[in-house]
Amino acid sequence: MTKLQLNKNSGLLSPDFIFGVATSSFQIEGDRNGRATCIWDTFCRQNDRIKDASNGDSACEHVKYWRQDVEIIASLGVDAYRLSIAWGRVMNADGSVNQAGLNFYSRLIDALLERGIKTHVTLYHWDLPQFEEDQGGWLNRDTAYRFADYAEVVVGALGNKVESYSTINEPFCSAYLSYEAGIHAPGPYPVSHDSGNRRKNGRQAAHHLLLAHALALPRMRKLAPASEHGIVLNFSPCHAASDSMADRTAAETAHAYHNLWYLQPLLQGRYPELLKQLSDNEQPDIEDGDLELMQQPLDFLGVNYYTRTTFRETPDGWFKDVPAQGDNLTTMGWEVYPQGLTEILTQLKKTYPTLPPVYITENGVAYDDVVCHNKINDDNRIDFFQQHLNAVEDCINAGIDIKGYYIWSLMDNFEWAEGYTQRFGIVHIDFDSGQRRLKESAKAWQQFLHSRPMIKVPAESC
Ligand code: GCO
Repeated sequence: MTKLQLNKNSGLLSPDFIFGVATSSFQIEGDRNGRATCIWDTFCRQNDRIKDASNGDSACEHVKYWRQDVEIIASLGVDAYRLSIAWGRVMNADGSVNQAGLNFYSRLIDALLERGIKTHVTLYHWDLPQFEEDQGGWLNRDTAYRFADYAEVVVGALGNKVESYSTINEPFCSAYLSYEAGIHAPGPYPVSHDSGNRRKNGRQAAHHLLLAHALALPRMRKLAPASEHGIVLNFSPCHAASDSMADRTAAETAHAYHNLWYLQPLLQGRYPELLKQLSDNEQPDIEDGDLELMQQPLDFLGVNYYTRTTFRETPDGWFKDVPAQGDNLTTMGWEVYPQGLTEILTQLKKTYPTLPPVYITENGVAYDDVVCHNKINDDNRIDFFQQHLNAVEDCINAGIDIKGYYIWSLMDNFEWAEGYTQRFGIVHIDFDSGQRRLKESAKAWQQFLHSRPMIKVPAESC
């Protein structure tokens, strides 16, 4: 079996470095009746939105099998589990609290704590309740205020027993992919719902997501002063399709539009200069004080990393991504490009010397897994992890403060517009029977994690 290894002086073996596995609510939970309808339920019911015409009604049936899942997590030897809370499992449309939903998460976190596993809780991983969307969703400024109320309910109940809280996961996806590109829920708005300007919608959603973060964070900090508080952003280095000046400019524009747009307001209280190049009716509405508020102190920045992206210019001076090519592609069509992690983090650190400590909150890969004699031989996935662990080590050696690494994902799950066609898990799910099986990659992680030097045990006082 292929092994995962690090040299014994690696920064990833320092006593405080956290290894974890990650999931998100809509992708695994099932139990459709235990929560309010969300935008992904609605989206899944529209024609031709999801590759295999599936939905999240059952997913991995995690609500049913959560005890078994906790045992699996514990068996891996990880330090932490990153999960997200479904807003609509905790809040009802009338603003009251769904206590049963809140209890579910509370019990789950207690069971993890009993096994010595810390939790990283993300409050928003894209499953906006439909009752919020019906009021305009992330295009409506009020949604940001309601997010802060919801955050207060969750953090008020879970408090300091959660090690770290993230407000929002990947606002790029919830803004750009959703309201602008329209390939994620809620999808493109009919023209009657707005001015019909998709770029404006994307920017406006982004602004309200960042505002939601900014409004919630101080309230969360007050309720859980011992926990860490931050946000999770996704980054992809933007490369030019050719050496031409125009393509290089396109890649720079894409970098500002897709990467910096979400980080710069948080660290410097302003959007990239690119904002000024947008026409008046493409710019988001920003109220006085919004950008100052966005500079909330961050205990950490969560970074999700999967691949790089290549861009070329378009005739109107904008950018378009070029699909990845070559032999080294995953079933998502993404290029395996571990050096991109080191590249983007060193670039960000150079641009923003005040970059907070980083957790890699997601990194992983989808491949076609075959079950053969009850075994899933995914050496290719083990190689992927090895290469990315090496990249994390390179980042640490380059002076970036990285505090942890989370595998995406604990288990195969609902991969958004790709439905169940993409398997990202280290645990295989049989979506008919619900059966869980450790892939060889999970066993490689087990071996690696259990053989770490036992410096984590606090020394006995004498
Ligand atoms: C993401 C999401 C995950 C995806 C993963 C693979 O943050 O994009 O957090 O939900 O499943 O990234 O696409």
